[in-house]
Amino acid sequence: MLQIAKYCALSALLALACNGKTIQDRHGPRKIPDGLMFGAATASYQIEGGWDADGKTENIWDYMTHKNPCVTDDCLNGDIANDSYNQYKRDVEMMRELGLDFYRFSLSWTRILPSSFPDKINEAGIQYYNNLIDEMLRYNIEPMITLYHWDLPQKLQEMGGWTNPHIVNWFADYARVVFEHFGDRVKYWITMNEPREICYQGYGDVTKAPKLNIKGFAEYLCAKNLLVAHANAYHIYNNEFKAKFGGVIGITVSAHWYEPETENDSEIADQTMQFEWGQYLHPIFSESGDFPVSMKEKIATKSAAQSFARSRLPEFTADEVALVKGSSDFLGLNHYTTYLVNNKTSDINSVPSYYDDLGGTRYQSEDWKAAASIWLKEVPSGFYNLLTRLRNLYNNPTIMITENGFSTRGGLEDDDRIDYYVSYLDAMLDAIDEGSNIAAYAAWSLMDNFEWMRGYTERFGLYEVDYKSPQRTRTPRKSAYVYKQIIRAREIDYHYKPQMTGMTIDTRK
Ligand code: PNW
Repeated sequence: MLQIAKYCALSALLALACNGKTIQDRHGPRKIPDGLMFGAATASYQIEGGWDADGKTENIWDYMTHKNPCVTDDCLNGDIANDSYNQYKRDVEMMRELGLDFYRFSLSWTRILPSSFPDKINEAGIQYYNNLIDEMLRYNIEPMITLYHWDLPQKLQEMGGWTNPHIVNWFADYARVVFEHFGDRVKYWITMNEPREICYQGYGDVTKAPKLNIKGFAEYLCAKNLLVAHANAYHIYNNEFKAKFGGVIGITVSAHWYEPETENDSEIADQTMQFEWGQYLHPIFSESGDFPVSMKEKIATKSAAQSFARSRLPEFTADEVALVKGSSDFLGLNHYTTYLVNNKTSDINSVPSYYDDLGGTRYQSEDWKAAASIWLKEVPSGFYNLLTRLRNLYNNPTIMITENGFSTRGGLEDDDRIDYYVSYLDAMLDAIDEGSNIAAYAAWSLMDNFEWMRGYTERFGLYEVDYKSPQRTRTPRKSAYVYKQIIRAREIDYHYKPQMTGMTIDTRK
């Protein structure tokens, strides 16, 4: 009951319908449709540690945190992290405890290719991922691999990283090595995790490595090169590996829902979404391809008014438009939260910059339930709205939810996280009921991990990690028991109260 009341209260706040059509009576348990896969996600730099083990070289996160330790809130880094480089069997045991269908993890480029290039393949790195993959397959857990989750080789960064068009080839070479070594056993591939965070936060701002902060330029160069690099990897898989191995390959974007503050703000809300995630999805999933028209126009107009010789947003050639269009078997979606947006452009933005190009103002309501992360508020109706919008915009693509989750400051009794997961799953099931084609759902995260600039101060795990213990001991939170029950029963029981009396492994796994 509590769930319905909250869902409706939020919807009313956002002036959305809460008329019983999408919001069902939540007394009884709610069935999960057949075929929907459940998993959990992590990323290499956030969990592996072993930063220089067995030949691995520095990536941009190693480099940045070594050079300037207090770039993170707790002055800690991923040198050891969860020690998954050594503790991977325990990680797989946790997947078995939860009964996961799949596990999404990422590969460390410099662990596999210490020189960044395929002239030297690091056997120890290949062995580590083989061990992990084989251990998962032994227990029927499907690997889902992200090729790139933010840990670019430092050497490539020094050559311009994602702003250098040659990265299109560097990434293709890396991708081919990966498909050659793991393609026989891995059927789910994601090229990039969250282009917006890579490009905007890393190149147009200071909130991710390499903190380039070249506003209004570098993030757009990055976006173009990253999309072409993604498409190259997609075509390599399609042309050279798909017939043999039969897997699927796509891209993962992070997408917020932007709710217009009033009716007059719906245009800026649409444009905000076109800038944030349309920038990456439109070139791949729309009929026409290329960057969204409104984005091209806005940046071209601003650039001209600012006396630049050409738009700061680079153009795709016709060949590149064709290469990128359709280059994903599915849409990978990371979704966490919602913002309100209005038309009032503030003068706090630098000129030029992404936010100056876009205009408008974004904020979150004080009434929304807050996580430990400043940007994360619980608004499940936003998830429903986003899924509905994606279904309508891009001709109902197959969507894999590759991340969704809630942060706390730690502790095993995580009722707020449970509440978040249940209400977001509910919203997702509402979208499925209305025709959204959702194939998979992954919780972020299997366990606490290095939360980038926040260090270890914000915790997203279904399992708590004890960073004082040498083994980085993992202990299931209450949410782990609830997630396990949802997966096992294939239904959401709104009244389930777990006894936290020890985790066991499902016989199924
Ligand atoms: C994701 N936002 O990033 C990343 O893929 C993970 O590595 C990360 O640990 C996780 O979410 C939690 O932060 C995000 O601004 C970055 O809404 C930014 C946002 C969301 C997710």
